[in-house]
Amino acid sequence: MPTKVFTDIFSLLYTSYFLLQSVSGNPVNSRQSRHIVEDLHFKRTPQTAGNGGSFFSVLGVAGVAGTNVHPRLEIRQLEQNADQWNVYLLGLNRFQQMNETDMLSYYQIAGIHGKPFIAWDGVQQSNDGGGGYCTHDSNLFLTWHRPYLALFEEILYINCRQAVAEFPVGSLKDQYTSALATFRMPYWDWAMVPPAGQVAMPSSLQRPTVQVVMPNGTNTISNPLYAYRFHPLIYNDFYDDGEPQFSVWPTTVRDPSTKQVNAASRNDLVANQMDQSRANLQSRLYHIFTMETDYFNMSSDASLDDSLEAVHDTVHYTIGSGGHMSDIPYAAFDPIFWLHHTMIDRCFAIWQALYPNSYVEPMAQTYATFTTPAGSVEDMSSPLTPFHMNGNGEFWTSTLVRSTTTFSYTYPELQNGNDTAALMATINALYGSNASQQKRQHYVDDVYDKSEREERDGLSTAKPERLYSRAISGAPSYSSGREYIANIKAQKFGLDGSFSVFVFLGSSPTTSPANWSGDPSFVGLNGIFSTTAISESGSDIQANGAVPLTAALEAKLAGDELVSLNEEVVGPYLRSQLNWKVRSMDGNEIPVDQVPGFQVSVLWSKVQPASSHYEFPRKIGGYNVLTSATSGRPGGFQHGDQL
Ligand SMILES: [Cu+2]
Repeated sequence: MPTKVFTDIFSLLYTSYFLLQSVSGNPVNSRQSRHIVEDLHFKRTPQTAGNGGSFFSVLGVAGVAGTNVHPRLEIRQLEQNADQWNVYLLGLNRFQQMNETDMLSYYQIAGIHGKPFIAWDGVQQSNDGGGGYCTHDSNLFLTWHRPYLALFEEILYINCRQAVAEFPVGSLKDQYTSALATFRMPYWDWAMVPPAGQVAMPSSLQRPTVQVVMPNGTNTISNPLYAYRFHPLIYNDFYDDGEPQFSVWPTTVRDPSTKQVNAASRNDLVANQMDQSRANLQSRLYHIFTMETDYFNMSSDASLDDSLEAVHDTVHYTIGSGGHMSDIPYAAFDPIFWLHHTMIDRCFAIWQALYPNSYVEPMAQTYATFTTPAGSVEDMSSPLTPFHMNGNGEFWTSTLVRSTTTFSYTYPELQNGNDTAALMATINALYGSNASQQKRQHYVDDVYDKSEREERDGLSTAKPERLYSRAISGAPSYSSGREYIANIKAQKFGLDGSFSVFVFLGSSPTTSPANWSGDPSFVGLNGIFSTTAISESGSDIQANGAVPLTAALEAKLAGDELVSLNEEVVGPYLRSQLNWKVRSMDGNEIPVDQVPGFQVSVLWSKVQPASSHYEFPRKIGGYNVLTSATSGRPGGFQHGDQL
């Protein structure tokens, strides 16, 4: 065994715990590995809590790396820093190797979200509770995931530090130590215009193996971003009559080739789907940032229009395509879950900076979680279970996680302080109608913001148009003063698992469902994130989402297929040209009349276009239903219907 050099007492205690555990051979059915918790956090929770024991304090990297705030970077930007990238991969690999009996293992932290539906850190199931702890279709969707991600980042960071500690004293170790100092876990921006020549899904997520530098030199290891390998796969944790395949697959899979044990991930198909829906995802984010000014409306599937949760559902559906990511109780085991949810948390944080006065309002929960019965009213003081903020067993609440700096992280876009105009310019550059990778690169290099601010303040005569040369985009310009959205609702658990609604402008494709998103008439899709697990399905909960139509209609206007985007012109046009189809998780078409609670409505509003790069378009008045576009059509909104 190589001699280990410990950087601090945490590493020492942590590693001795592993040694201890491997000798004692703990049974694989408990989350009671408490002593590691005390070891890790004895410095800050030295007291013994009530209920006969101390609880794990979720403090994020603030608990292990100090209170300096550093940005979580886009995964492709992190990859450009070779040292941080290596530390990240080593740490994540190590995290995934942790014994599954350990409460702080990758396995058990992923298991908080859904399966195996057992208590974590002593937080017991409530009488009418069910499923996992995660909140969906809820006002707590965004705030619950924030301490969840902080917990993941905290344990990841500890593993990164231990990986660095194993290097012998020398310049390499010094490099990794300084890389670690500012390391935060990355997000994957699936909506941005990808770098030239690249697809939307980074290759780092698609390759089965990866090269890393270890103390003994460069080695090829299983890529910890490609899959999590169960060790062991615990049949009883995962078995469900509704979807037995999850108790068979030895690793997490994406768009699996089969439900049998030998299933292969088909990342190439996932990447292709992501490319085809990326522009519409960009358009959805732009809409949310610019037009959704109320927290409730912005945040969850429970609101009647588009939301960050609905966008998030669509990405879950597309990545999973029948694998772990598209099934709520299993999703968090796929390492891509953490990159995806960090992106959602980033969008949440950006939105908070734009609209700081709107936040969680009380709401009756649409369905039960492990600790809250359906119908219970939750608000910003509700405990975000099972995430304790201290050893006494007090929980984090939405109020307490309002700022990301509480957990010692931020995002690149939010480092300019309170300059809202600069933030709006950044959002326009990243997701607006003229978004391009070139502008993103300027932004990343901090050139874009600077030139924008100089221009605004009259300090520079540089024409920002020079940054606009490559417009490969998805968001509308709103130059015609209108916004149109195909609003989609359906029962969340109405079908056998997740499903997706594909929207077309032009004739419906006659190809197989796998090729729908490649059809020239394809506009976008909205995924409904669900499960076939018997334990969670069955309730008639409405989920709402949307496919924005404005950019596609603006293209039709530019191509002279439409004379204007006024509603009296667009109504009849959509009536003949707007089409929708539903695809199951297994890739089969489902007739819309067999989808419970299904409805497509077209909403429109007047919009005042932005007059400069550091302003947003503004919605004028509320949404109107364009009944003429859908009435009399299967699943379409009819006169007299309720949204
Ligand atoms: Cu999710």
